[in-house]
Amino acid sequence: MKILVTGGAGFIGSNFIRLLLDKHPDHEIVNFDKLTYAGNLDNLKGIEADPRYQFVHADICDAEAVGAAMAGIDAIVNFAAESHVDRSIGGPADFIQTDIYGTYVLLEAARRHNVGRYIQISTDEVYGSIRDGSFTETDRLQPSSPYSASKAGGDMQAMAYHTTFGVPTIITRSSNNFGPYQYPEKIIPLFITNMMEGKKAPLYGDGANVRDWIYVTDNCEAIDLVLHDGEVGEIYNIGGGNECDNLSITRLILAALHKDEELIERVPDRLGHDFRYSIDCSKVKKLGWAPARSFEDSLRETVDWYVGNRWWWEKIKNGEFAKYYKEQYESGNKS
Ligand code: NAD
Ligand code: TDX
Repeated sequence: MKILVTGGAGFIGSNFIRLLLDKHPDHEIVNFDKLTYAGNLDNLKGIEADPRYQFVHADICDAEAVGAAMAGIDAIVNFAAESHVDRSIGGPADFIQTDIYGTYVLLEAARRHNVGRYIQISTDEVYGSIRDGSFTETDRLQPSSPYSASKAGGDMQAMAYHTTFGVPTIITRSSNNFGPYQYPEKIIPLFITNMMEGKKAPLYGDGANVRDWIYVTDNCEAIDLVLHDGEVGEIYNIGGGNECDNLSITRLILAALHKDEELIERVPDRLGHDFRYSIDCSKVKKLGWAPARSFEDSLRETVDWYVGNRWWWEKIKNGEFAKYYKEQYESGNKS
């Protein structure tokens, strides 16, 4: 099977490529990535020389480049996206372009080339916030941020391309991922690396917002299962079943690093901040998936990974990210 993985130089995409190459000796991967600020070929160190792996540096919004990469492709797995909520609040345009228009370009390519499977990687954020209970796949979409609205737009197109043109689309909606190679703008790697540097961890609002956490390889295993055995036209929620509020996560990271609470800095809340995400995952479990990792162990391992891999994140934090973060402070978004 030859798979076009878009956004494979990002956090989840690179973990997914490693998993596919390890698990399926007969699979070939074309990693198609624009290398935005979040795309990083360091995430794929050690596999560049694998004859089953090929990298294409291009934009999913470029129909010609996508068409050129489609030769012999059996399946598309679309991870490519602008993925950070705070950036979408600062400037939604790139989100609309990549997450909506780029998804359309890929669906058109899937249609023209009659691919056997098109997997759209989506998020629990498209359902919006829920105080009690959990969302199932048939619940209506109520996205709150420009990011989640753009992801919902991608989902809607994937569904429409299945209904109208018979493109074999499947959507996965996962909860918050964490693990190695996550860009240090998301709460877990940001807080770990800030604390390691003796800097403050900027906790939004009262820290009571709840997310459901999934270790990245558990999500990748579920995506692999859905890619091979999922039912076309369906949507699968993928959650770790580890709901935790932000203050508690912050305290777990402080404890793992043997630091104290002085490093917590209370900052104004995110605009439109969703209070809680929660998804019902019985559908993907019926397909034969269950998370393999415990939250506490994998969080500790993740902390150890950032402790042991300063080479990976220090250059990110000293480069573009430092500039972005400074601008956020100057504009008052994080002060
Ligand atoms: P990421 O920001 O780490 O990586 C995104 C990747 O997409 C980067 O390599 C980037 O260069 C690439 N990219 C962006 N725009 C592109 C374009 N126009 N053309 C080609 N490549 C482009 O993101 P992530 O955290 O790995 O998330 C991957 C996917 O999973 C996204 O679709 C995201 O919405 C979804 N998701 C993420 C989470 C999470 O917790 N991180 C949870 C649920 C769903
Ligand atoms: O500095 C911070 N301080 C803080 O309190 C940051 C970056 C976040 N937070 C809070 C906001 C959220 O309640 O932590 C929680 C998690 O925030 P993020 O790491 O930005 O993730 P979230 O907004 O939940 O979105 C993530 O999960 C779903 C990913 O970024 C999305 O790509 C994915 O779809």
